[in-house]
Amino acid sequence: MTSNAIEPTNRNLYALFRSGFADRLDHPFLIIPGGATLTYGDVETRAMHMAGALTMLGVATGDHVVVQIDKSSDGVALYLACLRMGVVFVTLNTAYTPDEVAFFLGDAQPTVFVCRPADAATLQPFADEAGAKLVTLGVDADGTLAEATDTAPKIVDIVDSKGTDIACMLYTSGTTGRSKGAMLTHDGLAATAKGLHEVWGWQRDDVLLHVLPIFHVHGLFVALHPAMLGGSSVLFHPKFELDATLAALPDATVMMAVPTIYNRLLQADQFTPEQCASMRVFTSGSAPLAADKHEDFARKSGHVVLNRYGMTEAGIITSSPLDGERPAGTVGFAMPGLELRVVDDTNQPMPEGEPGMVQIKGDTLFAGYWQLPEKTASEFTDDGFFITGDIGRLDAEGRLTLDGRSGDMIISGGFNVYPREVELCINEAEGVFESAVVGLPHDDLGEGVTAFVVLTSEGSANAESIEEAIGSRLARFKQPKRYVFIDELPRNAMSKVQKVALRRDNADLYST
Ligand code: MLC
Repeated sequence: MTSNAIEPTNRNLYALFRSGFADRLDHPFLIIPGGATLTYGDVETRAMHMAGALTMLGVATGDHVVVQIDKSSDGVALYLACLRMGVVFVTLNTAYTPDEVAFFLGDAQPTVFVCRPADAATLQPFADEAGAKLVTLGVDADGTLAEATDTAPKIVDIVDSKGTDIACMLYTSGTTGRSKGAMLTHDGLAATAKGLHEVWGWQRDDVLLHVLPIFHVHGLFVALHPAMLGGSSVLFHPKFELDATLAALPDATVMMAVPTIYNRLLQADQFTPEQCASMRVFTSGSAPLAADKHEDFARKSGHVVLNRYGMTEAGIITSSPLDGERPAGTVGFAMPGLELRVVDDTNQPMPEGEPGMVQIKGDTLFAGYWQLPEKTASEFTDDGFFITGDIGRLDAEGRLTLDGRSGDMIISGGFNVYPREVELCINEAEGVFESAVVGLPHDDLGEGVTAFVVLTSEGSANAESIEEAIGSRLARFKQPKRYVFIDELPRNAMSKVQKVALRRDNADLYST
């Protein structure tokens, strides 16, 4: 490994990061475009004070802190403060509506809920109902938590954690539409970070171009963790903006993104080999990058994208090699320490090249779903493999190609959308008899969330009235980009809705 990190005796994930950047406290960590540059020492000091502020709010080791905030350096300090305290960091997509947040607060039972200053009044009743103290954090180091941090005493000790202790909880949805909190341990996250650091050949002088949100696995664990392991610098953009990203490319050596972001870069004339000359590697994940885009990318930028495959419950599962072929459509080899198999319905290995269910076992796996032991057990085979729900095939060298998913989950712009959750909301709208939600090919988003709706009677509802009805209940990215009104849903002899037929017959909806 090229980082300085040495295995600390304390298994707290922060202790591992600390050993990686201990000799680099004066080195730039978060470089905010048009704003401040914070060194590793600056961010650590802020995290120590924030731990002081959280302690004064009554937060203790093992508690949950739920967070729904915009991306900022204080957001990183808050995350690190929670790690240092052994507090479980539960971070939510900023697009979630108050209704959705209310569910997460009730489920996660946090001591403290941190939200954006502008959301405080709306979310206060939900925090009260969940018995959580509400504080705020804004992007300009403002908000009540930021103010408390300014004056709070530093807590310099890092709590002694066991590797099996929970560091973070991230919600993922499922086929039933009910979200589940995936509990991630200090050791599991450390294994992902160390594996990525090694496989992607991280150098201490790498500069990461960071344009992803930090409320998901990709932006937080896949991108930030390996950077911290070696004390590398991060160009920390508040969100993806095309022009700002293009302008930053010459200062960066590593970029991580979802295909939608790469699709947008590909459309820009300024995306050239000259602009990308300092880049060492572009990695892509969270959704499949179309083969034609993979080839366009190589032509336009002079770099072959490195595809990798991951999921919240497992961190990174496979990665294409840093040195070696990275054919379009493939996602590479199992990460170090991870056992991967492709099997049939009876868990028997499929022959080489034949599609089957992808299952994995290894150190990076989650510890289970919060308060759902039966659901957790049902996701594992009797011999301890996690059932990913993805369909793939292995070639002779052990390289994985993904062919699809066994469920009907949609991935829109790198966000997972579960049709059942959307259908349940649409079905409750006035004038709707029933609906079926599918993902259809979408040039920008990969898949566009699309609703096929049967009305109770002609004209009983329309796209606007349905949007109005579901608007406060579902995050915007989950809401259909199009509504198609039909007389009846296609069903088979068993009365099951034929989503395959809907997808097949409407594959061109977004290109016409
Ligand atoms: C934004 N919008 C989306 C959307 N993102 N709609 C569908 N799907 C999406 N992903 C909508 C907004 O609701 C809004 O709608 C309009 O687009 C403009 O909003 P915006 O915020 O300006 O969007 P934009 O900047 O264009 O965002 C696109 C994006 C963003 C691709 C940059 O979605 C993004 O950062 N995606 C990354 C997701 C990610 O990090 N996934 C990692 C999951 S972890 P309206 O109608 O209100 O105008 C994981 C594991 C692993 O999967 O292996 O990585």
